[in-house]
Amino acid sequence: MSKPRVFSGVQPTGNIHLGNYLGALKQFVELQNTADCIYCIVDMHAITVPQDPEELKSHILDVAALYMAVGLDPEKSILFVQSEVSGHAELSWILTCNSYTGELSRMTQFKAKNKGQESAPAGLFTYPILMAADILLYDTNIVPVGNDQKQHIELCRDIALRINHKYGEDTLVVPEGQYMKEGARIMALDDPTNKMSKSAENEMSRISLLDEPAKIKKAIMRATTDSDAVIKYDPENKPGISNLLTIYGALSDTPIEEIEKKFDGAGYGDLKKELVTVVTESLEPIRERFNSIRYSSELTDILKDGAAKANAIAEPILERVQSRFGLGL
Ligand code: ATP
Ligand code: LTN
Repeated sequence: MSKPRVFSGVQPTGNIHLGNYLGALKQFVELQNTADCIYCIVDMHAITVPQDPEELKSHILDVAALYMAVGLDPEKSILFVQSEVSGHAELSWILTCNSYTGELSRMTQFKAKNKGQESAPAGLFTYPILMAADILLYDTNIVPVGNDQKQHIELCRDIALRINHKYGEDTLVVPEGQYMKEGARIMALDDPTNKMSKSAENEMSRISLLDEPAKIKKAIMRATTDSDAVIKYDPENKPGISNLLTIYGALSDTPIEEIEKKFDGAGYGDLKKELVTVVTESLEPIRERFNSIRYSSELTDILKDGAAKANAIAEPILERVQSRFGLGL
Protein backbone atom coordinates (compact mmCIF):
# COMPACT_ATOMS: atom_id res chain seq x y z
CA MET A 1 0.00 0.00 0.00
CA SER A 2 1.31 3.46 -0.81
CA LYS A 3 1.93 5.97 1.95
CA PRO A 4 -0.72 8.58 2.72
CA ARG A 5 -0.05 12.07 1.34
CA VAL A 6 0.27 14.82 3.95
CA PHE A 7 0.11 18.55 3.20
CA SER A 8 0.25 21.55 5.50
CA GLY A 9 1.37 25.17 5.51
CA VAL A 10 2.44 28.04 7.73
CA GLN A 11 2.16 31.74 6.89
CA PRO A 12 5.39 33.76 6.82
CA THR A 13 3.82 36.52 8.89
CA GLY A 14 6.32 36.46 11.75
CA ASN A 15 8.30 34.03 13.81
CA ILE A 16 6.78 30.70 14.63
CA HIS A 17 5.52 30.54 18.21
CA LEU A 18 4.81 27.75 20.68
CA GLY A 19 1.19 27.49 19.41
CA ASN A 20 2.33 26.84 15.85
CA TYR A 21 4.93 24.39 17.10
CA LEU A 22 2.77 22.35 19.47
CA GLY A 23 -0.40 22.51 17.33
CA ALA A 24 1.11 21.94 13.92
CA LEU A 25 4.87 21.56 13.46
CA LYS A 26 5.31 18.80 16.00
CA GLN A 27 2.89 16.72 13.96
CA PHE A 28 4.70 17.63 10.72
CA VAL A 29 7.91 16.15 12.12
CA GLU A 30 6.24 12.98 13.45
CA LEU A 31 4.48 12.30 10.14
CA GLN A 32 7.71 12.41 8.11
CA ASN A 33 8.50 8.79 8.84
CA THR A 34 5.16 7.28 7.93
CA ALA A 35 3.76 9.51 5.20
CA ASP A 36 4.65 11.25 1.99
CA CYS A 37 4.86 14.82 3.33
CA ILE A 38 4.68 18.20 1.60
CA TYR A 39 5.17 21.32 3.74
CA CYS A 40 4.62 24.75 2.33
CA ILE A 41 5.37 28.35 3.31
CA VAL A 42 2.15 30.02 2.27
CA ASP A 43 3.33 33.47 1.22
CA MET A 44 0.24 34.17 -0.89
CA HIS A 45 -1.90 33.74 2.23
CA ALA A 46 0.29 36.23 4.06
CA ILE A 47 -0.57 39.06 1.63
CA THR A 48 -4.27 38.88 2.54
CA VAL A 49 -3.18 41.59 4.98
CA PRO A 50 -0.59 44.24 3.99
CA GLN A 51 3.04 43.08 4.28
CA ASP A 52 6.28 44.96 3.92
CA PRO A 53 7.95 43.30 0.87
CA GLU A 54 11.43 43.18 2.44
CA GLU A 55 10.07 41.74 5.65
CA LEU A 56 7.97 39.17 3.84
CA LYS A 57 11.03 37.93 1.91
CA SER A 58 12.97 37.57 5.10
CA HIS A 59 10.09 35.88 6.96
CA ILE A 60 9.80 33.30 4.16
CA LEU A 61 13.41 32.24 4.78
CA ASP A 62 12.91 32.42 8.57
CA VAL A 63 9.99 29.98 8.41
CA ALA A 64 11.93 27.71 6.03
CA ALA A 65 14.90 27.65 8.43
CA LEU A 66 12.57 27.07 11.39
CA TYR A 67 10.94 24.16 9.57
CA MET A 68 14.35 22.54 9.35
CA ALA A 69 15.40 23.63 12.84
CA VAL A 70 12.46 21.78 14.42
CA GLY A 71 13.38 18.63 12.53
CA LEU A 72 11.88 18.69 9.04
CA ASP A 73 14.33 16.95 6.77
CA PRO A 74 14.38 17.95 3.08
CA GLU A 75 15.50 14.39 2.27
CA LYS A 76 12.24 13.08 3.69
CA SER A 77 9.74 15.90 3.09
CA ILE A 78 9.17 18.38 0.30
CA LEU A 79 9.69 21.94 1.59
CA PHE A 80 8.73 24.83 -0.70
CA VAL A 81 7.21 28.29 -1.08
CA GLN A 82 3.60 28.50 -2.31
CA SER A 83 4.07 31.28 -4.91
CA GLU A 84 6.80 29.21 -6.63
CA VAL A 85 4.18 26.70 -7.81
CA SER A 86 1.62 28.41 -10.03
CA GLY A 87 -0.93 25.60 -9.73
CA HIS A 88 -2.08 26.91 -6.32
CA ALA A 89 -3.49 30.11 -7.84
CA GLU A 90 -4.87 28.27 -10.88
CA LEU A 91 -6.76 25.63 -8.90
CA SER A 92 -7.91 28.33 -6.49
CA TRP A 93 -9.87 30.03 -9.30
CA ILE A 94 -11.63 26.81 -10.25
CA LEU A 95 -12.58 26.25 -6.60
CA THR A 96 -13.70 29.89 -6.25
CA CYS A 97 -16.27 29.27 -8.98
CA ASN A 98 -17.60 26.34 -6.94
CA SER A 99 -17.75 28.00 -3.51
CA TYR A 100 -20.69 29.87 -2.06
CA THR A 101 -20.46 33.41 -0.72
CA GLY A 102 -22.74 32.25 2.12
CA GLU A 103 -20.34 29.55 3.36
CA LEU A 104 -17.38 31.93 3.13
CA SER A 105 -19.24 34.57 5.19
CA ARG A 106 -19.66 32.04 8.00
CA MET A 107 -15.91 31.52 8.51
CA THR A 108 -15.07 32.76 12.00
CA GLN A 109 -11.53 33.75 11.00
CA PHE A 110 -12.95 36.02 8.27
CA LYS A 111 -15.46 37.53 10.69
CA ALA A 112 -12.71 38.18 13.24
CA LYS A 113 -10.29 39.69 10.71
CA ASN A 114 -12.59 41.81 8.51
CA LYS A 115 -14.44 43.40 11.43
CA GLY A 116 -17.40 44.18 9.17
CA GLN A 117 -15.57 46.80 7.12
CA GLU A 118 -16.62 47.49 3.51
CA SER A 119 -12.95 47.99 2.64
CA ALA A 120 -11.72 44.59 3.89
CA PRO A 121 -9.54 42.99 1.17
CA ALA A 122 -11.48 40.40 -0.87
CA GLY A 123 -8.52 38.06 -0.31
CA LEU A 124 -9.46 37.78 3.36
CA PHE A 125 -12.84 36.50 2.20
CA THR A 126 -11.47 34.00 -0.33
CA TYR A 127 -8.52 32.95 1.90
CA PRO A 128 -10.05 29.53 2.75
CA ILE A 129 -10.46 28.75 -0.98
CA LEU A 130 -6.74 29.27 -1.59
CA MET A 131 -6.11 27.01 1.41
CA ALA A 132 -8.43 24.36 -0.12
CA ALA A 133 -6.48 24.66 -3.39
CA ASP A 134 -3.19 24.11 -1.54
CA ILE A 135 -4.55 20.89 -0.11
CA LEU A 136 -6.46 19.54 -3.10
CA LEU A 137 -3.63 20.26 -5.58
CA TYR A 138 -1.66 17.32 -4.16
CA ASP A 139 -4.38 14.67 -3.71
CA THR A 140 -3.79 15.12 0.02
CA ASN A 141 -5.15 12.56 2.51
CA ILE A 142 -4.14 14.15 5.82
CA VAL A 143 -3.79 17.80 6.87
CA PRO A 144 -2.05 18.28 10.25
CA VAL A 145 -3.16 21.65 11.69
CA GLY A 146 -4.17 23.40 14.91
CA ASN A 147 -7.78 23.44 16.07
CA ASP A 148 -8.37 26.95 14.77
CA GLN A 149 -8.26 25.58 11.20
CA LYS A 150 -11.03 23.01 11.67
CA GLN A 151 -13.67 25.14 9.98
CA HIS A 152 -11.39 25.75 6.97
CA ILE A 153 -10.70 22.03 6.61
CA GLU A 154 -14.43 21.27 6.71
CA LEU A 155 -14.99 23.88 3.99
CA CYS A 156 -12.24 22.30 1.87
CA ARG A 157 -13.97 18.92 2.23
CA ASP A 158 -17.36 20.40 1.33
CA ILE A 159 -15.97 22.02 -1.84
CA ALA A 160 -14.22 18.78 -2.88
CA LEU A 161 -17.36 16.68 -2.28
CA ARG A 162 -19.48 19.18 -4.21
CA ILE A 163 -17.12 19.11 -7.21
CA ASN A 164 -16.84 15.31 -7.13
CA HIS A 165 -20.62 15.01 -7.09
CA LYS A 166 -20.87 17.14 -10.22
CA TYR A 167 -17.73 16.20 -12.20
CA GLY A 168 -17.02 12.61 -11.11
CA GLU A 169 -16.14 11.01 -7.79
CA ASP A 170 -12.45 10.72 -8.63
CA THR A 171 -11.95 14.39 -9.57
CA LEU A 172 -10.54 15.38 -6.16
CA VAL A 173 -9.25 13.45 -3.13
CA VAL A 174 -11.27 14.42 -0.03
CA PRO A 175 -8.81 15.11 2.84
CA GLU A 176 -9.09 14.73 6.63
CA GLY A 177 -7.80 17.18 9.22
CA GLN A 178 -5.49 15.83 11.95
CA TYR A 179 -5.26 17.60 15.32
CA MET A 180 -3.03 17.06 18.36
CA LYS A 181 -4.62 15.66 21.52
CA GLU A 182 -2.66 18.17 23.56
CA GLY A 183 -1.45 21.45 22.12
CA ALA A 184 -4.10 21.78 19.41
CA ARG A 185 -4.96 25.19 20.83
CA ILE A 186 -2.32 27.06 22.82
CA MET A 187 -3.71 30.25 24.33
CA ALA A 188 -2.16 33.72 24.59
CA LEU A 189 -0.12 34.16 27.79
CA ASP A 190 -1.56 37.60 28.55
CA ASP A 191 -5.16 36.59 27.82
CA PRO A 192 -5.84 32.85 27.94
CA THR A 193 -9.26 33.29 26.34
CA ASN A 194 -7.57 34.13 22.99
CA LYS A 195 -5.32 31.81 20.96
CA MET A 196 -1.60 32.53 20.88
CA SER A 197 -1.03 34.34 17.57
CA LYS A 198 1.84 35.70 15.47
CA SER A 199 -0.01 38.90 14.75
CA ALA A 200 -1.14 39.89 18.29
CA GLU A 201 0.29 43.24 19.28
CA ASN A 202 1.60 42.32 22.73
CA GLU A 203 4.96 40.51 22.39
CA MET A 204 4.43 39.05 25.88
CA SER A 205 1.31 37.21 24.64
CA ARG A 206 3.47 34.61 22.90
CA ILE A 207 6.77 32.77 23.02
CA SER A 208 8.48 32.63 19.67
CA LEU A 209 10.76 29.66 18.97
CA LEU A 210 13.63 32.15 18.61
CA ASP A 211 13.04 34.10 21.82
CA GLU A 212 16.00 34.70 24.12
CA PRO A 213 15.88 33.15 27.63
CA ALA A 214 15.24 36.57 29.24
CA LYS A 215 12.14 37.17 27.09
CA ILE A 216 10.86 33.63 27.76
CA LYS A 217 11.21 34.20 31.49
CA LYS A 218 9.47 37.56 31.41
CA ALA A 219 6.51 36.30 29.34
CA ILE A 220 5.94 33.21 31.51
CA MET A 221 6.39 34.94 34.87
CA ARG A 222 3.87 37.58 33.78
CA ALA A 223 1.37 35.10 32.32
CA THR A 224 -2.21 35.69 33.42
CA THR A 225 -3.50 33.10 35.91
CA ASP A 226 -6.26 33.27 38.53
CA SER A 227 -6.56 33.87 42.22
CA ASP A 228 -7.48 30.49 43.70
CA ALA A 229 -3.91 29.16 43.92
CA VAL A 230 -4.65 25.52 42.96
CA ILE A 231 -2.63 23.88 40.18
CA LYS A 232 -5.31 21.94 38.37
CA TYR A 233 -6.20 21.40 34.70
CA ASP A 234 -9.61 23.00 34.17
CA PRO A 235 -9.68 24.98 30.89
CA GLU A 236 -13.16 26.35 31.53
CA ASN A 237 -12.58 27.87 34.97
CA LYS A 238 -8.79 28.10 35.02
CA PRO A 239 -7.73 28.84 31.42
CA GLY A 240 -4.39 30.44 32.34
CA ILE A 241 -3.08 27.62 34.54
CA SER A 242 -4.48 24.99 32.15
CA ASN A 243 -2.61 26.63 29.28
CA LEU A 244 0.67 26.57 31.24
CA LEU A 245 0.09 22.90 32.12
CA THR A 246 -0.60 22.09 28.46
CA ILE A 247 2.63 23.76 27.33
CA TYR A 248 4.59 22.02 30.12
CA GLY A 249 3.10 18.62 29.27
CA ALA A 250 3.52 18.90 25.51
CA LEU A 251 7.15 20.09 25.65
CA SER A 252 8.28 17.60 28.28
CA ASP A 253 6.11 14.70 27.03
CA THR A 254 4.59 14.37 30.50
CA PRO A 255 0.91 13.54 31.13
CA ILE A 256 -0.90 16.50 32.73
CA GLU A 257 -2.01 14.42 35.76
CA GLU A 258 1.63 13.75 36.53
CA ILE A 259 2.44 17.48 36.48
CA GLU A 260 -0.58 18.20 38.70
CA LYS A 261 0.73 15.64 41.19
CA LYS A 262 4.25 17.03 41.07
CA PHE A 263 2.96 20.53 41.92
CA ASP A 264 0.33 19.46 44.43
CA GLY A 265 0.35 22.12 47.18
CA ALA A 266 2.92 24.27 45.35
CA GLY A 267 2.38 27.88 44.27
CA TYR A 268 1.89 29.30 40.78
CA GLY A 269 5.37 30.83 41.00
CA ASP A 270 6.90 27.34 41.37
CA LEU A 271 5.09 26.03 38.30
CA LYS A 272 6.07 29.11 36.30
CA LYS A 273 9.74 28.87 37.30
CA GLU A 274 9.96 25.22 36.24
CA LEU A 275 8.11 25.99 33.05
CA VAL A 276 10.70 28.67 32.21
CA THR A 277 13.37 25.93 32.45
CA VAL A 278 11.37 23.45 30.35
CA VAL A 279 10.68 26.02 27.61
CA THR A 280 14.21 27.45 27.58
CA GLU A 281 15.79 24.00 27.37
CA SER A 282 13.42 22.87 24.62
CA LEU A 283 13.97 25.95 22.48
CA GLU A 284 17.74 26.28 22.84
CA PRO A 285 18.68 23.55 20.33
CA ILE A 286 16.05 24.87 17.89
CA ARG A 287 17.57 28.36 18.07
CA GLU A 288 21.05 26.97 17.52
CA ARG A 289 20.02 24.94 14.48
CA PHE A 290 18.10 27.92 13.09
CA ASN A 291 21.21 30.11 13.27
CA SER A 292 23.30 27.59 11.37
CA ILE A 293 20.68 27.07 8.60
CA ARG A 294 19.13 30.53 8.09
CA TYR A 295 22.11 32.17 6.39
CA SER A 296 23.50 29.14 4.57
CA SER A 297 23.38 29.21 0.76
CA GLU A 298 21.85 25.74 0.90
CA LEU A 299 18.50 27.10 2.11
CA THR A 300 17.28 28.60 -1.17
CA ASP A 301 18.55 25.56 -3.09
CA ILE A 302 16.46 23.30 -0.88
CA LEU A 303 13.38 25.47 -1.48
CA LYS A 304 13.95 25.57 -5.25
CA ASP A 305 14.37 21.83 -5.37
CA GLY A 306 11.21 21.46 -3.23
CA ALA A 307 9.23 23.66 -5.62
CA ALA A 308 10.32 21.56 -8.60
CA LYS A 309 9.25 18.36 -6.83
CA ALA A 310 5.93 19.90 -5.72
CA ASN A 311 5.26 21.14 -9.23
CA ALA A 312 5.85 17.68 -10.68
CA ILE A 313 3.14 16.28 -8.39
CA ALA A 314 0.74 19.20 -8.88
CA GLU A 315 0.81 19.48 -12.68
CA PRO A 316 -0.95 16.24 -13.61
CA ILE A 317 -3.52 16.75 -10.83
CA LEU A 318 -4.34 20.27 -12.06
CA GLU A 319 -4.60 18.95 -15.64
CA ARG A 320 -6.98 16.23 -14.49
CA VAL A 321 -9.26 18.79 -12.83
CA GLN A 322 -9.07 21.24 -15.75
CA SER A 323 -10.02 18.50 -18.19
CA ARG A 324 -13.03 17.47 -16.05
CA PHE A 325 -14.25 21.07 -16.25
CA GLY A 326 -13.65 21.25 -20.02
CA LEU A 327 -11.05 23.99 -19.68
CA GLY A 328 -8.48 24.63 -22.41
CA LEU A 329 -7.98 22.76 -25.67
P1 ATP B 1 -1.72 34.70 12.57
O1 ATP B 1 -1.78 34.94 14.01
O2 ATP B 1 -0.82 35.66 11.81
O3 ATP B 1 -3.04 34.48 11.93
P2 ATP B 1 -1.01 32.08 13.26
O4 ATP B 1 -0.15 32.25 14.45
O5 ATP B 1 -2.41 31.64 13.45
O6 ATP B 1 -0.94 33.36 12.37
P3 ATP B 1 -0.56 30.35 10.95
O7 ATP B 1 0.60 30.43 10.04
O8 ATP B 1 -1.82 30.89 10.46
O9 ATP B 1 -0.22 31.06 12.35
O10 ATP B 1 -0.72 28.85 11.43
C1 ATP B 1 0.20 27.80 11.24
C2 ATP B 1 -0.28 26.56 11.95
O11 ATP B 1 -0.24 26.76 13.38
C3 ATP B 1 -1.73 26.17 11.65
O12 ATP B 1 -1.80 24.77 11.54
C4 ATP B 1 -2.50 26.65 12.84
O13 ATP B 1 -3.67 25.88 13.07
C5 ATP B 1 -1.49 26.42 13.96
N1 ATP B 1 -1.73 27.32 15.09
C6 ATP B 1 -1.73 28.67 15.06
N2 ATP B 1 -1.95 29.19 16.28
C7 ATP B 1 -2.08 28.13 17.11
C8 ATP B 1 -2.31 28.01 18.52
N3 ATP B 1 -2.44 29.07 19.29
N4 ATP B 1 -2.39 26.77 19.07
C9 ATP B 1 -2.24 25.66 18.29
N5 ATP B 1 -2.03 25.70 16.96
C10 ATP B 1 -1.94 26.92 16.36
N1 LTN C 1 -4.71 28.82 6.92
C1 LTN C 1 -3.66 28.16 7.57
C2 LTN C 1 -2.38 28.16 6.79
C3 LTN C 1 -2.56 27.35 5.57
C4 LTN C 1 -2.68 25.93 5.52
C5 LTN C 1 -2.83 25.62 4.13
C6 LTN C 1 -2.69 24.92 6.47
C7 LTN C 1 -2.64 27.81 4.29
N2 LTN C 1 -2.80 26.76 3.43
C8 LTN C 1 -3.01 24.30 3.71
C9 LTN C 1 -2.85 23.61 6.02
C10 LTN C 1 -3.01 23.30 4.67
C11 LTN C 1 -3.43 28.84 8.89
O1 LTN C 1 -2.86 28.28 9.69
N3 LTN C 1 -3.87 30.03 9.10
